[in-house]
Amino acid sequence: MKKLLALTAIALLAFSVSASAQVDPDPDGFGIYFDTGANTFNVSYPGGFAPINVYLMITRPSGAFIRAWECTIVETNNFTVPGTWALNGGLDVDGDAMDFVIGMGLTPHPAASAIVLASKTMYGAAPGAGSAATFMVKGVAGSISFPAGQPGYVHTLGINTPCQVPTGIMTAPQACINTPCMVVANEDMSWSNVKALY
Ligand SMILES: [Ca+2]
Repeated sequence: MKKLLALTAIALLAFSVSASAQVDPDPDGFGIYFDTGANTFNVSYPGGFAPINVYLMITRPSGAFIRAWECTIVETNNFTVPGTWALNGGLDVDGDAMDFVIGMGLTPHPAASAIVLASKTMYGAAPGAGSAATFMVKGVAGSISFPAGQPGYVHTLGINTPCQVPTGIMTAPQACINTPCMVVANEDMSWSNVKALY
């Protein structure tokens, strides 16, 4: 009986792991990914001007809507066409191209496991290090809404929800092309456990 119970528990665990391919299983994540499911953060790129899409996303918001959001993207990028970030709705009230302070107005994003906030498409001629990029998401410097320096969003007016990043470290790249990002030692570890290591 004990074995049956154990197997049931293991089966449930395996199901929950396989059903959740998202990199960051924690609530209120802010990150950059190479797919709209927020599953891929570290990819190789073949060159030859193949298009590659990059997505800025909030994952697993704890509120019902994204009514406003803000973050800074720090990027290194030697692609032939490095692309320009385009908002998936909303208005940027900040003049800096890499600082995003966005109001969604009357069309907030409804909550979902993965929400695209902005995206761009890049093209590189060269393979390997000739088409490499790293992306880091962090808080907007001097933010009044998030004075502790996180990226974040508003789901209910008057409530500012700070977010964490997939790696748990806002001062290092969290998504990478043709250059290694932070390696997770054990895929079976929960990301919370991994974060606890730092
Ligand atoms: Ca801006």
